[in-house]
Amino acid sequence: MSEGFQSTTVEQMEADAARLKETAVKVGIDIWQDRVKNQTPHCGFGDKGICCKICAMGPCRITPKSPKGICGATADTIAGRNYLRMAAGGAATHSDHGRECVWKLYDSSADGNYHVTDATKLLNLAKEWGVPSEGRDIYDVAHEVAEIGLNEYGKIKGYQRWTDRATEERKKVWMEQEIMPRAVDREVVTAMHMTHMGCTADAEALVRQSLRCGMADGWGGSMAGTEMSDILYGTPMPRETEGNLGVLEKDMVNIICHGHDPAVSEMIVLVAESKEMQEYARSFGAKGINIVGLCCTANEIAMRHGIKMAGNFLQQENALLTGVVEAIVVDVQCIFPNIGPLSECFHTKFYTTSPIARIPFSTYLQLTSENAKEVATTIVKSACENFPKRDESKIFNPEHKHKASVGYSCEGIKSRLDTVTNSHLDKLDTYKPLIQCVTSGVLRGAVAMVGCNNPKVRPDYSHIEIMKRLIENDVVIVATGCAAQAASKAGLLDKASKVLCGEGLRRVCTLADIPPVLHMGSCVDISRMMLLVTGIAKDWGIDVTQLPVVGCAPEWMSEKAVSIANYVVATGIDTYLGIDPMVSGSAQMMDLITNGTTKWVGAGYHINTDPEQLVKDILDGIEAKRSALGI
Ligand code: MSK
Repeated sequence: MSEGFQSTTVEQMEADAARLKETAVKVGIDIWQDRVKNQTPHCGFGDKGICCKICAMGPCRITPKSPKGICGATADTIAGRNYLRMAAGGAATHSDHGRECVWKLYDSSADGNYHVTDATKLLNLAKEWGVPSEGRDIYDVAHEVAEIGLNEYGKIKGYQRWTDRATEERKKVWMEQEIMPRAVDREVVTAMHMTHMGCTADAEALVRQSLRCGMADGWGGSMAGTEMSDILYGTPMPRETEGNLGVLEKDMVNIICHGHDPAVSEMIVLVAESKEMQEYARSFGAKGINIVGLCCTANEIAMRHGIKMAGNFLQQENALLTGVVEAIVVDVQCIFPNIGPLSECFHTKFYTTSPIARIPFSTYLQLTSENAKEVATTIVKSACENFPKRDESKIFNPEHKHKASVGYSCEGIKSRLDTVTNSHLDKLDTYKPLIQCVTSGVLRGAVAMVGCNNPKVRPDYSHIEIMKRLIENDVVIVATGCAAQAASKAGLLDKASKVLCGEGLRRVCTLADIPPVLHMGSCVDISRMMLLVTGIAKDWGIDVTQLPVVGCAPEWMSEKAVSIANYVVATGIDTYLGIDPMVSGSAQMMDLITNGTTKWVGAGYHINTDPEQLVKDILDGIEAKRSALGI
């Protein structure tokens, strides 16, 4: 059966997009492809990071004739400050998402809207943090753990307690290099202060704070987001679903959940799956309710409920252009403001739910711990009532979709390894079988594929082509965010896609019953990747920097990606970028983010905007790590 597997190509996806663009023209709305063309050609200063608009004397731009800004800031200073501000923006964003998750745990109760689902994970965390649990009500434990978690954002002394999980070697490096993260809010505020006019001008200090600020995200705010979401909504385990626009159903009420914080989407799923709501949908002529996800919300609800995934960042407008979406409900991050006017061209209702993402032309229903179910019910009901209002002349529903195996948390990966090595199905809690595959050469290594889409490159092409080349070369992939969505659209999360792998990886996929690309979750779940490499390094008995494991963000675009890249590098993982990090106007900055960080923390960036060359560089990097280990 698997021999008949056909990956959906980028060309096929582009053909669907071209047809949907015709609808956009017909209804008179611009989409991102139009807006890219309408932008004036880049002046180049912003791209290179050498435009300073931090104070009102400028903007100052660096040229051979004007090598300094009005205050005397050089290209190195300006590019360094811009870079740190991007990292701080990303760290703030991820971490505030994480904070909301901790608040939901704090607000949880037996009879409230949010509950403890994974009590074992909560009790393990309580033990890790010294919170007594013996004989106590689970919600008393939850509240105490949540209070400690919230304190990590603003505590006046000490370092992020999540870093206790790292290897001794990493902790030593972080202390020696003075990048061990303190309170999350403090690192972001420090970054903003350092980059204010008249403060830090030294590029090296700015890059060090970028690492520290990123660390406060990956080993702080993001890790809190992931852990608390698992406790509240369940730790993901492997399960089957589907991905790409074909998951929208013509005869059902389609509701899209888009954004990042699962507090909203979890409640929509809970309400929509109720018998009462399914019957309500049928009363309007639909066969039922079809919830689908976009971007990282898709990852969150696919992993925990098997909800289908409609696609990634640059697919958000396409999803509405199908004309079959009754409602789109968003929380925070990566939401195009154009969803507002676009939804007005259709019968689609657009709901915003967070004070952090207020968007014109939406109906704003703020969702809180107290009213979550009520708000979700209002939204789902209104979507059902909207079903008969579709305009048949505007409908084009692409058929492409693939099966997708999702939910490979660290616990999920270990559960698959257990089934291979342990016929009694006891929990071995080890990565050793995976390590054996790598040391024996059956697998050459692993790549963490992460990040967004970016119109600077052909959307999804870099993700998909790089992943195909890697699995062909027996490199297993873990993927999050929109990279995972790209894999889903191309069918690389389908177990049948093992036919595209080299012999070694194909054998591993068969034995462990996994696809070659392991879906690990949303952007905040890159914290899972940090725990995965930490666990592997501990089980192997080597440093993280020695592992034949690298990160790759071929189509990144957001500030969050800059923060992520900084904590991935600080954790000791070389990171391959397909989009320029916007500091090329400063030779010193380019040297610092490649060679400088390699000297300090043992890893750095490798940048190549040509996906063909980037994948060659990745494979060479993995082989170099193997040679250094003598394997
Ligand atoms: S959603 S940050 S476009 S991965 Fe997390 Fe995708 Fe990037 Fe947003």
